[in-house]
Amino acid sequence: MVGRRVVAMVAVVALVVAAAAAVLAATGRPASADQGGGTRAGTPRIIIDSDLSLWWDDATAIGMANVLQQRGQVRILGIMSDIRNPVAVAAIDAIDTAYGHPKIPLGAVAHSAANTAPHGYSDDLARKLPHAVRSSHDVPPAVPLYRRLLASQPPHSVTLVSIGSYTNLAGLLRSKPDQHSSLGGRALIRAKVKRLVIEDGIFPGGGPPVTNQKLDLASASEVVKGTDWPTPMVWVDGYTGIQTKVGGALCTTVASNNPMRIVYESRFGCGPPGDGDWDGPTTLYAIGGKQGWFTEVGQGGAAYINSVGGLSWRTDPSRPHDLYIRIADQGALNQRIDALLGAK
Ligand SMILES: [Ca+2]
Repeated sequence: MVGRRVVAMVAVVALVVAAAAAVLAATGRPASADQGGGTRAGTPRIIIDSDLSLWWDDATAIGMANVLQQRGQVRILGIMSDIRNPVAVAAIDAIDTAYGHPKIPLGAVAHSAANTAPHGYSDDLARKLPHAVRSSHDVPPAVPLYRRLLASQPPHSVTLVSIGSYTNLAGLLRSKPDQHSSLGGRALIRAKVKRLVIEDGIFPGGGPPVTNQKLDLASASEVVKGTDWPTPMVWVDGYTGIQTKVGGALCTTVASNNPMRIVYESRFGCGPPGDGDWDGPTTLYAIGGKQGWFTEVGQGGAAYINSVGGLSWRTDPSRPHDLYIRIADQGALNQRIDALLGAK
């Protein structure tokens, strides 16, 4: 399983790399223009929507977000499981609890009890660490929780971090007014969400569906199709994770009950990671912006999804704020993620 994802990703990237290089030459910005970051008016607020279960980079993302919350650099409003593994929320709760955040609201995708998604380190986390949430039966469905969380937030303040299937996001788009808000889903998103950061696609050239869009193609199409998602979208595509190989030192830097060590040890023993990490960079960008590690490109375009789920980048003047990112400094990015993963 480990090799399959990167082999597929590399094969697709090889197909489109020439076209990508040409477009990057036209649209890319030099890394030297990517420094600075500036100050923010307030602590970023995020909701993470994750298929944590089998692929370790969801754990990277949620672990790093917890560390950054400890440091006052982000506020995690909630975390949604978007695949039908009923243990996933127990594992997420175990991570949150290990970092001192047992109260982070969790939601589960509809019909989680169907238990149709493959399990992985989720079960190791739930078995080895304390947690109060035992299964998806103990948490609300994701869509009503999204609505409750968003309704109480300031206007245009929440960044949604999509690192799994699009099922919950499509459900939120379709949602009707309820006791939490008189707004329908689309209007509620427009009112409360600052932007949606998504891990998916091969930009700009496109390719066959590789990862997240395959989990629920109908919902992916609903979120992307027509490019009328009501907020800016930032995409973190397949290029971003290939060389983001992190976590290899955890067996020597943290205790055996550290949740990140449990995940990486479960997948890779104590050896080097067998594949890259996509959700980690996505979450770092969603929280801190481009900082010194990322470059923002693709301005004037938007993601397009074809009938089989392939995502490409097309010129679209109607969406002036959509972007995708590139890595400006891979070594510094990997060091940053490793430092956060290894935080005590
Ligand atoms: Ca994921």
